[in-house]
Amino acid sequence: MQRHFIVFAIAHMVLFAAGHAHAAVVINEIDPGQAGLDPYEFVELHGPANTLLDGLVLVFLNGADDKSYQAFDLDGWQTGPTGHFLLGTAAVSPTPDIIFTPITLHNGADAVALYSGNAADFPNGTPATAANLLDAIVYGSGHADDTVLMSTLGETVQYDDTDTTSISRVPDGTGDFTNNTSPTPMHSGIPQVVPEPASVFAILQIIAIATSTRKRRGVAPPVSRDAQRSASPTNQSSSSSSPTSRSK
Ligand SMILES: [Ca+2]
Ligand SMILES: [Ca+2]
Ligand SMILES: [Ca+2]
Repeated sequence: MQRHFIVFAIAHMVLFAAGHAHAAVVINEIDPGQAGLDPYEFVELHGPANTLLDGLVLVFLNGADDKSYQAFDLDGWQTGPTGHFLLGTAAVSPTPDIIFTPITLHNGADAVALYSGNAADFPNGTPATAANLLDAIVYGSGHADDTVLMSTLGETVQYDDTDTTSISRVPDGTGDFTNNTSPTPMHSGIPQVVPEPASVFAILQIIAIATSTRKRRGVAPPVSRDAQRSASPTNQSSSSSSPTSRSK
């Protein structure tokens, strides 16, 4: 019994070590634009919990010239207990680990790239490169695709941001990017769900069938409020349930 436990423990340790050896830190979410002067810009990274980010640099690339315009050296930082790490403006909640001023992160067509290296390797005006590239996202907000950035960084999709959405990997770390998430700095992204017309139609059909079945079985329909009023002269009118006016 004890030997089985030791074998299990060793196997578990090997799997645990292997998991960390292959685990990667990636760009997990970006929110370049919001209403107004982009007060809540952020870039979220994701990896295993408490992973040191030594030897990594996050670079912002300008699609106008396909060169760098900002670089953040990540030496000395690490991911949090949920594996997230945040760079953003001071107005973002929770407060980012690394803070930059609003209107720093361009709205497109541009790119954010994670490299092995240091900020010193990417002085402003450094051409985008695939060398030492770990992860990248090319994005816009209705802009034409920046095919130079896409091909240089090995990306096949340019994702669109809007004022109310961000671009997130779903699930964290391993999923593809989706551009219909609500911004979730330091939390997992959840795609916004838009009810499909087909589902609404199906629900209406179910209600119609249930109503006709009720009638066929001779079940008395619910007494309407008007009928209740006429049956009981002392009944108080529940006027508080009057529909809210749609006009504003
Ligand atoms: Ca911006
Ligand atoms: Ca946005
Ligand atoms: Ca997130």
